[in-house]
Amino acid sequence: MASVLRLENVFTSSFKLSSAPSNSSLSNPTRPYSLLSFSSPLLPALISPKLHRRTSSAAIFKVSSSSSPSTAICSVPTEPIEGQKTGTSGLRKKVKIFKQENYLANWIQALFDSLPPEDFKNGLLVLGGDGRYFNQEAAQIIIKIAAGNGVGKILVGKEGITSTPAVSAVIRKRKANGGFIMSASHNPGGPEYDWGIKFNYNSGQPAPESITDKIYGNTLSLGFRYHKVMLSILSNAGGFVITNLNGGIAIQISEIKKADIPDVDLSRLGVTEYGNFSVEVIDPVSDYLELMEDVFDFQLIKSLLSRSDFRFMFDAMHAVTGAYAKPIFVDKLGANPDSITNGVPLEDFGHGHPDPNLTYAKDLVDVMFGENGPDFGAASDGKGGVVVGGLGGRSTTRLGPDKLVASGGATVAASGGATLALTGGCIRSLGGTVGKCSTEVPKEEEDGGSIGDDGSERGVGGLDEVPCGGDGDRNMILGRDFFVTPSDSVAIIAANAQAAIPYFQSGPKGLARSMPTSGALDRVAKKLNLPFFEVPTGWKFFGNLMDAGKLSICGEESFGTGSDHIREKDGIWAVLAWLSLIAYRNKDKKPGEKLISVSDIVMEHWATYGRNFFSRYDYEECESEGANKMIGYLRDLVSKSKAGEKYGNYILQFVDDFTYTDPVDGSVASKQGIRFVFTDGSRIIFRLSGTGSAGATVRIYVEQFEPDVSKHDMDAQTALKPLIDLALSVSKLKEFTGREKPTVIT
Ligand code: VG1
Ligand code: CO
Repeated sequence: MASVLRLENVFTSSFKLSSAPSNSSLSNPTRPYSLLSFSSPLLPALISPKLHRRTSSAAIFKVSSSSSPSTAICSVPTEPIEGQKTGTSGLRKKVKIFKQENYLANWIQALFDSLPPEDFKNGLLVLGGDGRYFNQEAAQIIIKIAAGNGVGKILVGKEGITSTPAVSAVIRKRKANGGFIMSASHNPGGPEYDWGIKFNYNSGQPAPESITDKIYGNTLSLGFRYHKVMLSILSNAGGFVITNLNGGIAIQISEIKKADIPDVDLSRLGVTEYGNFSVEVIDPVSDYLELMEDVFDFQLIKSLLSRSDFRFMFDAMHAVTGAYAKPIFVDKLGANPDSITNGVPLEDFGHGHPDPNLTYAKDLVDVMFGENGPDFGAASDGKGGVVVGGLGGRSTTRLGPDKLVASGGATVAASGGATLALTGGCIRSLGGTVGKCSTEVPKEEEDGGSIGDDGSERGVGGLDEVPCGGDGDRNMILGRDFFVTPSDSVAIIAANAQAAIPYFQSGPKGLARSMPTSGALDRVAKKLNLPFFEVPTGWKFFGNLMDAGKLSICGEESFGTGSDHIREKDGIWAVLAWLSLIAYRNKDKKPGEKLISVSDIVMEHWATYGRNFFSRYDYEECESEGANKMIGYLRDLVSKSKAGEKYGNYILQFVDDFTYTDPVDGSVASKQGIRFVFTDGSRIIFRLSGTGSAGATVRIYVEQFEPDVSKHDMDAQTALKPLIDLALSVSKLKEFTGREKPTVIT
């Protein structure tokens, strides 16, 4: 039997349902709510028939205060769900899984059960996302559960859209307690693809493992909460069981707390109040834009973009940065409106893959590597076609409408729907066609469809077959006929930041990279005499260092670059940083004088610091069993290998499974990637992806340092071939995974 409990003293926040503004479509006059049945039209449609049947035991808590009417909070019964462990960046699963009964709701409830109440009760949270499929539905679920758990106010980006970096910026600026990001980032979106959710806390930083582990624990046992105040309701609440008396009262519950409020209209800016809870729909751009204006010298960038001898191109790839590109680049910085391509965010992002690596931005690459290409091109997460980069630096790559030719000898056809990419001198097709190095692509692959390694048909129809998302945190930097690797990009930004970017005018405090990212940044830190940190893969590991004032600029090889202006990697920031560098270097150039180009800047950097050749091979969606066995085999090797052993021409300096101890809070992250480091500084690294939603993705990273300027021109794949061969033989990858070739090479 449902019960009504007076919980004023239990839930520190009270919910009052007030009349919404009468001119609002959200208007929902106060109505009787006590003992609302679950068939209430106000309840989310998400409550499935099964749940309806189970509601006989549901408690509906009427939480009231003496001064105003309150909002009912429903207790929706639920059960633990397996497999909700967050990976490198949030919880990512197929949409179909997230749509299962209570799947998302359980995770959100488990999150609130994991946080100290003072971190959210009556507090302020932010909600944003990349606009991918299921976000609208998910936003309503999150809002109701947040309200049900006592959150005071939620700021939501209009239409639920806010880029990942902008969510971080809003959390910081509005001093929010934290925020949700509805995105599976670089994973494709759509009904057949992925959805994801991430929680960032009050510095704007992705929740560390100490929090995500607790959430995971709570999803399994929904939930063991240590909540002294709950004691007062034990006698009344039939569904509550005392399970543990450790450190307060531990109560196993099996409920999701949802406020009984109508769906919120996210299409209009403004505040809607529901008693003590309110939702404010905000412009997703303004706070972020203001921050960018503080960080960069917009006048300097404007002076570059207004030059007739400098041409700029930004591909927003129909994803979330589309909402930011025009207000920032065109309206504020004076770029030609034509320089923004795919600038309109689409719900399905125009069907593409959201990863702005060298695989998915055909339009931009066509232009950048075409005859008389622009001087600077950039893309952020979203849909694209082929993205060329490749050659890991200076390249003689040319891309015509139908053909791509790499200096390493790779020829890639990119006609029609085919989406082949030249990456570091190698190629892949969008649909998962096996990447090939320095080879001619067979004709049949040009038409989009192809047979994957496992014999499955993939990618037929090319781009149109793969919907996507994209949350604006990644970036790709291109010059004319030139691709800048992300590992070089962060190093070059760091080397030039103090001179070109006002935010860094007193110099960066410290630099950091993820472990597999190349050592180019290390060399800059050394030269500038700056503190330097190497953290595991995933942006969440940078946050503590930033909060402690030890870190300003950092990056990952996976097209992530950023700084402590927020606590996420930031695609638009990286583009503005590069524009600042170029503008600064050319500020005294008279019209007609030759400008210092992107490739000049990179070549000059290599001449000063040496070049770190770098490449990553991805073997996507392998059978988990084989991939895990391979990692097990490598771990075994780690324990047996000794310094001084010969691996081909390389001499082992050390091998380990990377463990990181956070210098700020002492937390330890172990098993973060197996690395073989050789005496000449070359490295081979193996790890499994923590963002995939099916099977296991093996990533191999190889790196080699080259001090000799005369060799800097080399194709990265050529330079790295011996190391790549070594990586394949050391790991017995073919044997364990059955894969002949990688699916992606960057
Ligand atoms: C990948 C990248 C990692 C990045 C993460 C999230 O993780 O390698 O560097 O931080 O994606 O990026 P993994 O575990 O699959 O290798 V995003 O733009 O998808 O939030
Ligand atoms: Co992303």
